[in-house]
Amino acid sequence: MASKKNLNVGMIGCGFMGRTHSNAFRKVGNFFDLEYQPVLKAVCARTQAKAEAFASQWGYESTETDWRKLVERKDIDLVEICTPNDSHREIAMAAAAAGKMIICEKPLARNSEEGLDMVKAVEQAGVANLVSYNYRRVPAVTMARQLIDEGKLGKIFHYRAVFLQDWTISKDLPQGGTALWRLDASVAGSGVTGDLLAHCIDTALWLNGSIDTVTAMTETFVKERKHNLTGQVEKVGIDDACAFLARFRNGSLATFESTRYARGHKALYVFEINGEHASIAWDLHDLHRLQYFDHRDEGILRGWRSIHVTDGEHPYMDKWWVPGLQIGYEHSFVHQAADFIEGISKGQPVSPTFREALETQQVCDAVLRSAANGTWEKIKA
Ligand code: SOE
Repeated sequence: MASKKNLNVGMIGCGFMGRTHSNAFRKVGNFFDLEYQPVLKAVCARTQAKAEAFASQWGYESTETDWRKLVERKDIDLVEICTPNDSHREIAMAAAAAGKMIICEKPLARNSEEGLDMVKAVEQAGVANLVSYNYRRVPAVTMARQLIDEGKLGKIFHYRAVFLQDWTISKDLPQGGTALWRLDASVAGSGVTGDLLAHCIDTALWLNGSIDTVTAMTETFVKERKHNLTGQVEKVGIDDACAFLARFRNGSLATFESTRYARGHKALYVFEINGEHASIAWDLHDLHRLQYFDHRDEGILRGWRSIHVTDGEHPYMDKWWVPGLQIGYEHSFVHQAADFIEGISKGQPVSPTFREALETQQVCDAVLRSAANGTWEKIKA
């Protein structure tokens, strides 16, 4: 077999997402037969101690504490942006200008204006780019897309999605800083809308096409929290909960809901789609299963099927173990890395590109506008 070419990865950020992406690049070459072998070249963190600890844990060859230095290094091919949202734009613009390929953690940016700058930068530079909406690449979710593409559902009437968590209920939880930047609106851009509903919106746009209009409500249940960086009690600017109605361009109606105040739920992401002939449903807590109901089945046998998406003919599954043995959350990132590398080999874009992810950002913006104005809002392209 011909020897593989190296793909030198430069990771910026050492948090939860830095780990998921590093793990994916370490494993992908073992399970997928790819032209390029990722090499974990450099990792960048704010402090030398943190960068070194991460490098030794994950096998990076070198460290940086200034992301600009990493982006400018000649031995880096791909820049991974796994930092809080307020730095995505600046890093992506510099990486594109340096001619690097980019994978950016979701959401693309804090808002569409920042996102659009990033789209222009990667398109002008002609560099491969992808936003990490990993749930698309859970095999059962990828299979949902296949069933829809094959026309199994027929005309789609309804789309329903929720993403529920409960980790911010305590009033004593501070906002801001390394672990809690998701609660600081100036860093995150928004609360559950950009963090959790962005996942639901990305999946929905991918499965059901564009959204035309939305009407939303948001609430911030805890209005003030101590800020970790200033030590002061400050106003909370994020949405703790958001629910919105949407009309899709294909005529279907949708409801979306997300909160970090659903006691008992840690990461309950579920969606259901109802079509003329069939319905499908998926639940992150049971992520290797796809629920499917087909009205065309013989009458007395009609019912919901729980498909264990673990057979060799199911998406991605021939790359893993033997039929019947399941995979999990981390593997969605491995699939993403594999698809991205295949895209490089073929010279083809891999979804969602920055431009495609901008649409999710535009829906998020419309949702937040609607919640602020109490109006139906059109998605601004
Ligand atoms: C928030 O708690 C979070 O970690 C999101 O930021 C991720 O995108 C989501 O997949 C799980 O929850």
